[in-house]
Amino acid sequence: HSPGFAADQLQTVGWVNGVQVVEHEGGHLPFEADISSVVQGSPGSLCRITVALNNTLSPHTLPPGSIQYMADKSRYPKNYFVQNTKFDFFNYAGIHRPVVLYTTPAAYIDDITVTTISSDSLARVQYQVSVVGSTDSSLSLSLRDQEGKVVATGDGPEGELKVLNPNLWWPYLMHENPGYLYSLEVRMQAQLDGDLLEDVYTLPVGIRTVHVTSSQFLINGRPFYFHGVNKHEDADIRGKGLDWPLIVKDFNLLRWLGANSFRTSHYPYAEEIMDLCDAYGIAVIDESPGVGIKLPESFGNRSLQHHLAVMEELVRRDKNRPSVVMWSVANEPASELPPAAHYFKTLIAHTKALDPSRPVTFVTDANYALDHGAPYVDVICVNSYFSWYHDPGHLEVIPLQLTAQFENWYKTYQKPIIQSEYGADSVPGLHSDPPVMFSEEYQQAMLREYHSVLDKKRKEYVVGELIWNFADFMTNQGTTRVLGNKKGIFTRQRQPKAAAFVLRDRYWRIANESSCLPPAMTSHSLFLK
Ligand code: GCB
Repeated sequence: HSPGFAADQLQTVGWVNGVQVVEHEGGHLPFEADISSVVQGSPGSLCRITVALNNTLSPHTLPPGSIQYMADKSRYPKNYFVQNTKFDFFNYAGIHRPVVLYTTPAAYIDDITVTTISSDSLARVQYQVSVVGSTDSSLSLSLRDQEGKVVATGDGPEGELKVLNPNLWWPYLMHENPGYLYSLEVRMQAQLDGDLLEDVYTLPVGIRTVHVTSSQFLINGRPFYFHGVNKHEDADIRGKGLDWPLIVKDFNLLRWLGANSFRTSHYPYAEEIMDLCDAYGIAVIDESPGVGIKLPESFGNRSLQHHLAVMEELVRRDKNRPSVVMWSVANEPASELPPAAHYFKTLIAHTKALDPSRPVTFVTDANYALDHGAPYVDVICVNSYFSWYHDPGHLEVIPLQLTAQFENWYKTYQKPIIQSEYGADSVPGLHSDPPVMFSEEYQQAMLREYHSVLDKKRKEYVVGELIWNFADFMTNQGTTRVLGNKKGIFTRQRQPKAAAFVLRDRYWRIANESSCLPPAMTSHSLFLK
């Protein structure tokens, strides 16, 4: 290993012309380095960029994992070891997203933060701009609508833009023109050593509010019901790597399905994906890579400090996105362990301090009476797999067990609840009557049982349902995984299984019931019939 490179960490180190310029812990979130001092050649001269990545997971990385050495020489070669994880997706290594080289003037716009407050007739867009490299720069801002008309202007590093009769950012199927984005142009000028420096940055801005009551999730003051999916960054050929045609296909399928939302299970997704959520009006529960936090040592201070830093990076990256309506700090941690209380209290308080404008949650599969993290969340997000991992094959237990699940959580916390995962594996093309596990019919039947309970509870305090999963995806190999996890309603190649049509009928029906969609906007106006 080269200097600075730790053998036991999820880590990246970068060098330019042999000089180390950056070191970063954790995946999925962007980082950068100023390389001006090491790129000294004349324009056009070559320079060498070297990147080393390590996807080794330890109890203190996010996600956590552990390395297990196999000492039995009669069964394993010398120094044989395996990487253990407590999550259910393939731990792809490598660079999955674009790496860009860019330049700035000596003084430049370093960050912009925008929050919006709105009513139907007036919106207030509050902004803060930070500049690096100059202490007396001047800043001017203009906000343009989609026709290019300037609707408000401002100046200085912080302030408020007032927009009369704003076009609000609405989720898909809640309005005939979802995902409305203004553009905020921020222009900086600074004098430095007699030179006039200028920097311009244009930020898409969606005007919307998010509030949570004891039984509702409100977007722009109207009740919002999440009818959506959980996804993965996964496909064959590219694995986890960013693939534009795949992303466009996925968004077309989401629209076909009538999905208005997804959770970035179980890590932050590429910025290109988030851009499309903003533009299409797909509401996002933005999840950190805090998945599989099960070992007691993963609740210690070292892990917590890293998790706080990861939330800082995530909020800094996605804070201005109207599509992000809630942060999820973790998925299915061992929240029944006593140290989870301090861990989640601290983590959630920190996230709220970073961003007071959004609710915060984590996704639980713990027993409602034992969960030490749930007291600190704004929305209870519960995963359950009745008739699959529990009582396999017994679809008839779902109504009773799911009703009890919702009633127990609500009685304990009086907070809105999202069914953040439910699902069944199905091998496409496998048919069975009566429905038997792994057949397409069983997956359909299981969905319908869940839906009968969700239909009662969504009139009360259940504010969403997210199927596990949008598409089949690759996992570690194991006796319960057939070329990966098959709980997709689409195959890994994005072809629909029978369950996709069950969900599609349902999502469009819910959308038509609960919104004021114009009659022309039905599922049949979309290309895939
Ligand atoms: C879960 C996990 C998810 C798994 C899923 C399953 O509870 O959150 O990552 O893939 O169950 O299919 O087992």
